[in-house]
Amino acid sequence: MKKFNISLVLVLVALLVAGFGGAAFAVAPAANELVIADFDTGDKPNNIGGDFGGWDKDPNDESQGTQMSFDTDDSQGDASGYAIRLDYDVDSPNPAYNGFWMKMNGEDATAYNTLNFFVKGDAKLGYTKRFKIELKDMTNKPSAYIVSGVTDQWQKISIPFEKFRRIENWNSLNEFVIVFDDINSSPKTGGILIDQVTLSKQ
Ligand SMILES: [Ca+2]
Ligand SMILES: [Ca+2]
Repeated sequence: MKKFNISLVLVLVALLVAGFGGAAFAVAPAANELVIADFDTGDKPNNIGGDFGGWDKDPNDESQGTQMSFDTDDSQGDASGYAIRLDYDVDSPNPAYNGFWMKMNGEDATAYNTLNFFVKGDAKLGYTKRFKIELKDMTNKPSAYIVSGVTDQWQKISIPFEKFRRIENWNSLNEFVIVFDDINSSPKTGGILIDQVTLSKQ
């Protein structure tokens, strides 16, 4: 009986060590990644206190626009999480562009070198495989990057900072923007989900 207890203790110790080892391994990458927005509260602001929302080139033109909402289809598979849903329409007799903006609140990005987010198209509604994103520092000059290859499954997009050529001051970022325009967006109406916007050191 005594022997049985000792081996049980050994098994428990082994499990504890394995548990701690696993926890340490899981925590390590987080130090190299700053979550800007996981949208998991289903509300504003983002994880660093920044506001966000949909924008329209011309709010008076009702034939175009982006409607932002929260969607329970979380990119990380979190049953209580959310993603951002963008229902866009650039099908208009007028020049059309619209999308999503999110404040970076002057975040110092100098410890990082990559912008990441998850994207997924809405299979039912249809979706563009291509759209533009912009990153801005406090000078507000937009640095554009074209995201392509969107599918109806979640995928992680990682963009090295070097691609954002017009960012002068990485120590103070102002805004992350998604642009749907009538050149890159095909079809001209559809639904795109965005989640887990982060900065990381690769
Ligand atoms: Ca999320
Ligand atoms: Ca329209």
